[in-house]
Amino acid sequence: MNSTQLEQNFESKLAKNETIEPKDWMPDNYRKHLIRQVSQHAHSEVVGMLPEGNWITRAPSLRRKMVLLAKVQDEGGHGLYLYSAAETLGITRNELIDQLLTGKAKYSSIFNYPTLTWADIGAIGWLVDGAAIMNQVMLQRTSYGPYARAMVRICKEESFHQRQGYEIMCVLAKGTTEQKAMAQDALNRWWWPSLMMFGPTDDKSPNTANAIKWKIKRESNDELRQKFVNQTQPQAELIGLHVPDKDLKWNEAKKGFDFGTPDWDEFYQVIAGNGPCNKARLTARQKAHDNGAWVREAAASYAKKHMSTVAA
Ligand code: BYC
Repeated sequence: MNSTQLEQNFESKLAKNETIEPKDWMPDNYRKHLIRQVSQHAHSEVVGMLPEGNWITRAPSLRRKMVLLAKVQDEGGHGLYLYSAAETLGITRNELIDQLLTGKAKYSSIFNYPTLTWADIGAIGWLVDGAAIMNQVMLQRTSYGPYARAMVRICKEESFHQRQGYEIMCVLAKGTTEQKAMAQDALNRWWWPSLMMFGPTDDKSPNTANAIKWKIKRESNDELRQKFVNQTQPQAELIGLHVPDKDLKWNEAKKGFDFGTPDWDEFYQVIAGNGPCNKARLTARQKAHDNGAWVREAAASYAKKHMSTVAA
């Protein structure tokens, strides 16, 4: 097939909502766009283990500790599926990790905020995983096959994560005055950064046009943010907590909430590397990478030995 036919073939698959698979021809920019998004998503999952990992040894009961351990482990698993999906696009794991550690690749802004109290673990599950699912449900229908399939399992697990976070918040909100205040304080601190997870407003989002054209993203940043606010505000009210936004009010005409503007200067500072925990997060990842060198060497050496036994 000549290049025009290859391109027509690609376009026709997209039009029929068929997935693009690793061995299919795809435009270079589609490949680059996906490597950027899928790898940043993978990095987010792995860096996202850090703020919650901080509370594993301090969870208030054995049950809470077991649930949190399982959740954090799930996030590591998500990172692995997503790194594998990114590798099918022709980039190596080493290159991907190098991009993270050198600051060339981004990861979600949300993980550059500190987890100060136990209620933050509830707020992360409820709000951060809640925002993540809102975005990831549409990614189950993304046009690149390996990414879409990874998202199916990830969404199931994220849904459990969201419920465990909301349950922590429910218990705290029904608890002592101090516990309720702690839950409200966590909501106050995590609300706006959670809204920023969806990315800049559509008119300031350089990647959205191609993402929608190529059916990588099925909904825009603003559409998903609106859905998240509509879903989350009633959950807060139900347990007696209040979303920290004086402009939040129901708009009957649009059947959704009007809401205030996140501090976009803060968002751009955080994604430029200047958030409260950016340096600590990358230092922790670098340390884990260095400490894991012997494991990678042992695995590679075992694989080599195994291959030579099979060949013999
Ligand atoms: N943080 O043109 P835009 C999880 C960047 S982890 C940092 O709108 P796009 C979890 C963006 O990359 C879930 N950077 O971009 C884990 C771009 O810069 P570059 C994480 C952001 O790609 C552990 C520039 O800003 N989810 O669930 O169309 C524990 C312009 O943006 C952010 C995913 O990764 C941000 N928030 O849309 C708990 C989902 N927003 O790359 C939970 C997959 C924007 O051009 N990703 N930027 O230098 C996506 O859906 C999209 O990439 C985004 C951004 C909606 C995030």
